[in-house]
Amino acid sequence: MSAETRPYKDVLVVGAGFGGLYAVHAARQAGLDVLCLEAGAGVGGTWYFNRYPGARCDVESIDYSYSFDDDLQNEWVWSERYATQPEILRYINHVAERFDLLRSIRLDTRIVSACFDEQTSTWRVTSERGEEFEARYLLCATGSLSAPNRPAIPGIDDFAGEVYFTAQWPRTEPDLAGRRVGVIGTGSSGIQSVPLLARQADQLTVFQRTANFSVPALNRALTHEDQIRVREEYSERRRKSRLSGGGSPHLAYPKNGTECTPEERLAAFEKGWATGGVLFGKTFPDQYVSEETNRCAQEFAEAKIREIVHDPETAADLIPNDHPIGTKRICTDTGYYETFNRDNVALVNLRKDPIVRITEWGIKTEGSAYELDVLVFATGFDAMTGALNRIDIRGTGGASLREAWREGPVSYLGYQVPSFPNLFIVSGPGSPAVLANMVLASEMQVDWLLELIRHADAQGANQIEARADATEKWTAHVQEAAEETLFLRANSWYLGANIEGKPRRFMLYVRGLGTYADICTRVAENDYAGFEIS
Ligand code: N01
Repeated sequence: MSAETRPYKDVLVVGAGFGGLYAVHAARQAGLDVLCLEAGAGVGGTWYFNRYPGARCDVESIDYSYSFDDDLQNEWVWSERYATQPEILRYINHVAERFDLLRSIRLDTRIVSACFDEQTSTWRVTSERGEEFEARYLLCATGSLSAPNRPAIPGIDDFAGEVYFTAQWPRTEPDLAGRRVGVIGTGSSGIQSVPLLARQADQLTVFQRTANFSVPALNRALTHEDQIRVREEYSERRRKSRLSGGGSPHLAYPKNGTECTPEERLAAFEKGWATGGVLFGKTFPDQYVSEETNRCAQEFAEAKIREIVHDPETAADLIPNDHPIGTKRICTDTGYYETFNRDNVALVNLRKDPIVRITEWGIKTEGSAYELDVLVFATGFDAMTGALNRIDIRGTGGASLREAWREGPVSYLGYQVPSFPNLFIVSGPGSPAVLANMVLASEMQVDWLLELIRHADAQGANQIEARADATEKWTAHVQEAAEETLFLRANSWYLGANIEGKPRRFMLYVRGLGTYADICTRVAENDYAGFEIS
């Protein structure tokens, strides 16, 4: 049947964020008939929804951008070292227009179910409005951090004031002038928004359950000279990034922290701190495996917090004491700790004074009461699995993906789950996902998957399915790799620990993008070992 007469597409992409948009472009380039379904009213995925004040990327803009087209790369001008959400969204819209992607994207189309038809080897997906779409391959680019977490705090629906979630911030900016604002949550979203909310609100109260480490971004405008240098270095920068652990070209100190004298270590940490943001977490190669190096990094960061925050009790409350630094993602801020020196800002340490309930007028803690006009939830996401588990996905024999992941997500290379042939995940559990630069990683993954489809098509095969033994082995390998590090010492969302009742399984491949890419290349060279192609 020719593509024109077939009632179905070659590829349905779910999600028009960075990964999904590239999938549309690359699938077209590969000669496939592709349609993308996006829940939002615009493209951008996480960057469409997370438009809270202060939202910015913590990967440098010149790295957190597509590499697939030299002209795009050289013509787009990033104005700052770390781009704001509006600038990233402008970029994404520019890419969608430039490559004419919008004609293959249906917006406002939230998928609620997907079912594999064993007779035709196609996926049939249904939207919230009951529309049906069908394709040979279903490529889920649904995002690692796209299912917002609504916390189970008693009385959450009783509050009579305005309620906002950072992950679903309204398109019309709320006016906070003269208002008493409360923020629950001090992860990256809370830490980025607090300094701006403090400037707008009359009074800001930050409700912190767990302190997080944050490192100043040291953001700055990119100069004309920067722009010239970046263009000269781009291809080399990208090459290094693809080989690196995190998908950006920065190198750790050439020695382990444990091999350095205290003076040398201190100097390296000062340099790491001055580099800014998450890069501090990569000061030494052994920072996530050596308790000693990690403790030194932690003590260094603690001293910085004490230096910045004037009130010693507030500073003590802001210092994390329950996880090695970096085992929860290090936050990147602009003026977060300084904000607690303002007269209109108060920190409530919920470990000392827990929330009893949310009421009509605000928040009642065990020891106090806070009257509020506005409540902001920066309470994170049901990460890695949440977006897919919110869709009823049924594979062969009616197998349910939720059921397959009941004890934690399993996957082969992060791409596929047995019993779900022709369903692929971009940035899925078992891949490096958020531990790497998501833009570069998703380009690499989409290219690899399209090559796999081309390989199957060339054989006249119509089904690709991960083998159970390969999946078991890979899932165990992901876990073992994490066990060699300090990551399992944190109750992080990497482990599913932030969601009540969610099974604990470390969901990310910690050995880095370069290593992961090598493994994928070897699998492909080995005739796609671990996949059943029929
Ligand atoms: O979410 P989080 P996030 N009562 O899960 C608290 C990426 N990101 O949106 O730790 C009280 O980190 C919770 O407390 P606790 C980045 O990868 C990147 O901030 O569970 N508090 C925590 O403090 C990041 O890691 C960027 O005790 C409750 C907070 O809510 C990831 O997204 C910007 C609670 C949630 O923090 C997620 O970050 C933004 C309750 N019942 C996000 N429930 C950049 O690029 C939850 N909390 C810079």
